Amino acid sequence: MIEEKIKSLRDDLNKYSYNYYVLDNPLISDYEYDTLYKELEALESEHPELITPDSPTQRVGGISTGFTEHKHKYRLYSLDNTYNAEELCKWYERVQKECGEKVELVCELKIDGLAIALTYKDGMFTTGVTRGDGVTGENITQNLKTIKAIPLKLFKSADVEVRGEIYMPKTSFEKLNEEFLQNGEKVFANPRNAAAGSLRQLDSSITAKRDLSMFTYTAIIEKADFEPKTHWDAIQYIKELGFKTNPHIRLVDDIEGAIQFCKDWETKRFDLNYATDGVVIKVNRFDYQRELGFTARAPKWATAFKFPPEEISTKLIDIELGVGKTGAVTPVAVLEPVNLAGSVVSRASLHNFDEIQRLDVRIGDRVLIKKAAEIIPKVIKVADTEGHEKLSVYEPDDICPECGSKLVTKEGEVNLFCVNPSCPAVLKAKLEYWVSKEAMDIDFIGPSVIAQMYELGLVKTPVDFYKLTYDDFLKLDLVKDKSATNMYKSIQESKTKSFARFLTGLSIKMVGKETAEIIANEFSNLEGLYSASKEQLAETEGVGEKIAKEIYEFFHDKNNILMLNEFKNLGFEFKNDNVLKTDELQGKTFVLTGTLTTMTRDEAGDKIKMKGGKTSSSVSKNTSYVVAGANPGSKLDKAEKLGVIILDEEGFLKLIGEI
Ligand code: 3BD
Repeated sequence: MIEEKIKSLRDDLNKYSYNYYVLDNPLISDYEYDTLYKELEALESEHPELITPDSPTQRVGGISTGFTEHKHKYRLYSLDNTYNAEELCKWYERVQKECGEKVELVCELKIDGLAIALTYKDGMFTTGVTRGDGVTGENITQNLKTIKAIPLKLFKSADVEVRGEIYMPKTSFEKLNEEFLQNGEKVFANPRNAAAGSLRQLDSSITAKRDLSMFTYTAIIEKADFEPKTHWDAIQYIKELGFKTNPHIRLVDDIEGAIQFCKDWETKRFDLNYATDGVVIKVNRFDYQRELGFTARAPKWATAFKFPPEEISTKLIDIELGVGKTGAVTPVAVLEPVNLAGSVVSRASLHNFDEIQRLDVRIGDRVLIKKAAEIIPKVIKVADTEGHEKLSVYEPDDICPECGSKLVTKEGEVNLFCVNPSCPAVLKAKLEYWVSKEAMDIDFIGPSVIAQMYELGLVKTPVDFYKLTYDDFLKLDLVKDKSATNMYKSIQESKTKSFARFLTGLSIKMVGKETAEIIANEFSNLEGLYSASKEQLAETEGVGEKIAKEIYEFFHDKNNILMLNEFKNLGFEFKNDNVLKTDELQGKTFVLTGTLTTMTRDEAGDKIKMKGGKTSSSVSKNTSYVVAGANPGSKLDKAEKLGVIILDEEGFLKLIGEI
């Protein structure tokens, strides 16, 4: 009978697919599989009423116009990070204090992919959603259906939500990039980006062509024939349902066992065909997990041990000098391009000339570079001393690479400085700072546009931006009507930005965003600053004598006054942000730590200040609240020790009346 034939083909194909994609154990050749698949396809097209949702032919989705938001039924928590054995022991001590001496742990590799959640009703796949911010994600069901390691129908008729990580095998990533390269397309920086890019396709037939897979690591069981009491048992059950789980998982008696697992995989991970960035360690028993509970953002019963950042050696080709807005000259290492932690690196930071001397780094050396927390990697040391002695010791140039004037040293500063007030590099750096996020935050104008404007003689100081006409923008490369309008508009609109941002943008020595905010608050407008004495400035909290001197001198310099008058004539409003200031948080000091989800720490700080509160960078007994976001670090520990009130993001938003 045709119905039976279709069912048997479907079941066979699903079995072969399961063995191939989940168990990694091919039973038949690709050719045989394709033949059976085509047979099923043909029969189904003759009898569309016999197509079931779990048929392998249902894995090719269509084209969608966009992804819709999906609120998770159960929140997806984050993970706290640990970086060494000591931190792991500390975490385990806290666990033991709560649960008792013997607490078994499960160690699993932390897959560097994309976290997603899958929902199954009566054993059938219904919805697949990205993690998003843990509360809301995007519905990408169509694309997920194309991933063969994701079962369309479970081996048991259960109601479950599982979570896992979607990844692209390293070899498939390399093949894909090769293909892109040949077609002149932009390549992906690493397998994680390739997986993300593939999942974000509106046309799921493209996703279907990408080699994606998934390791499942958690299940929330709503209705099933089994109730696991431990994470280990849950993993076994996840496997029984038909999901792929990572085989490198170990149940250990205590933290020593977990530390050993981390050590083993620190090097072994490079032999795997998928990227991992650490180990996730979880308390095995669910009753203990419940006892430990969660912080605002992460379970207390789990921690992520992060592998140390990757290091690699490469040749130092040259040392270039960069000149910043203060005139400070900083060395940058020019390197033979190498792949570091998934991206190609050709420049690295050398901090300052003292550092070069301390490391005795010479041009031509092989140097060890390391991915730092910042985007630009840094040089750590000379990697290979062979041939080092024959190279000449690096002697910094004492002339500015940009304007040729003699560089000077300054007391108490490690850097050399270019003190030529009209050095193009300094002027350009100041212009760049003016438009930056921290200062006036002007869209559409970046370093390369500024460089061109400067070369064309269109701008020299920030005030010149506001004299540019629409036609001036058309003189720039590739700028046509639309960008010219955008640039003109965003510059003109910035005239109404706050006085604090304006002050920040002026690049007054020692006055960054924070100090600019303080003086904007205290002195309100330009007149206030013109008439402020050095003593008045120095008395302001957060402004010392040195800074006061710089501010005073800036506002009494003839050229600066001329420039400030120009701003005024051009229609600047010097609006104070604080007109709406309230005093609800008067006398309260906040310390912000970790990453927040609905705003940046800076924005949170602004909100606190708007309500009359203060922020500080360190926790003390005078701290009223610590607001802890993701990966909070040591400030949180200190707050706990001192008994300071700790707020999670939600608590903070409640306190300031936003929810
Ligand atoms: C993995 C949280 C818990 C259930 C919370 C303990 C943070 C990504 O292999 N277990 C794993 C892996 C990730 C996990 C949990 N177990 N959470 C886990 C995880 N074996 N990668 N993650 N995640 C998943 C995340 N993702 C994006 C942005 C912020 N956090």
